[in-house]
Amino acid sequence: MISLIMKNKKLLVAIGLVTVFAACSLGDKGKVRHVRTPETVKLLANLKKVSALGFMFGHHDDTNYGIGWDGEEGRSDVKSVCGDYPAVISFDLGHIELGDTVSLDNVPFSKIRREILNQYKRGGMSSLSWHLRNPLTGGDSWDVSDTTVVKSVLPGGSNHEKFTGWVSKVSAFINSLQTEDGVKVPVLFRPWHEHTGSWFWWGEKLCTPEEYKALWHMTVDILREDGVNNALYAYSPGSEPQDTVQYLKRYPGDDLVDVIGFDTYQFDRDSYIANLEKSLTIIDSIGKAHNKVIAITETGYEGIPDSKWWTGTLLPAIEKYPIAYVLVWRNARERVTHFYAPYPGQISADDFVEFYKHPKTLFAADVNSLYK
Ligand code: BMA
Repeated sequence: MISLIMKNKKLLVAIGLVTVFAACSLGDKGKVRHVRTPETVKLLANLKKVSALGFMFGHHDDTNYGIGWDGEEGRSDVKSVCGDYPAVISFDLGHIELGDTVSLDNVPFSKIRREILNQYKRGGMSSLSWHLRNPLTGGDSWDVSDTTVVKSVLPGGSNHEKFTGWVSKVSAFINSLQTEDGVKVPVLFRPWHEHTGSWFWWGEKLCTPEEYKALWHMTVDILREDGVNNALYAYSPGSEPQDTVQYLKRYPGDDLVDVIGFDTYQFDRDSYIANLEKSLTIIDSIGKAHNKVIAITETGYEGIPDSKWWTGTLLPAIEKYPIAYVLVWRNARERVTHFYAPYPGQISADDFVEFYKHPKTLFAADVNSLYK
């Protein structure tokens, strides 16, 4: 009797597994989709756990270039200051849609691929944004001269085919992120960011909430149909939403998003702190209700003109929230004052070392591996 029940139970479990597998592995056209690689599943699980330890520090283009250098293997301004690499490094795919070999910030895509592999080997995470061109006007991401661009790329629009081809270039890049052993390296893809402002062609005044959601849905669908099974997805408006309802107004849905965050920068200190608190409260509440990882997907103080900024402003404003990471923007080698992480000799460098030493901040060596 017991063994029969046991067998039946096993059978039920087996049937259950087959059903779940079929449900998530076959798309409308019967194509295999949405089965994530084990490393990608692990990454998501670890992102959910990491906030129990602290939060990861991230820096855009960290190992690509910095102040006074460009393209040197292994170099990082963050490492030069504190001795370790950021736990999160983000990269931008702008101009990959054109078939170019270098990004909009003049980094070869082959170098970006190499750095994503390096970051994977360190056990850290890579995130990808996409400042792509405007498919209707031919201008850049910031060309908001036409309010019908999003509509034009959706099914039935005049730029639909061109646009799906662009997204497939992103798929090809993400699919190409493989180790020598053939392991596909997971990345966090963060498309259509800062859409609650109106400075990008996919921004608030440039499309309706339905069009925005359709854009997101279509993007993820194309990636999945192209076989991208090593991506997680991050949703990151700016700090414009005043409450959870506004934050969720253009949210594409729980099945299409893994990480929820926001981008905000310091101009005036008081309003920056207020924005952080407001937005962190919103994502903390939604993160709990929707079981999503929360993060500050972009932030910083351009030129860091405050020698105590790291421990005097950033840390106290964020440390009580269960974020997985906070990421600062790039140290542009071609724009003198456009940097967000310290470099040796920069006035906030000593304070950054204190920030690094704080038990809650996690760098590459602290996370060790997000894939096990
Ligand atoms: C912006 C600036 C630009 C850059 C773009 C994409 O915030 O840093 O110089 O081209 O991001 O990385």
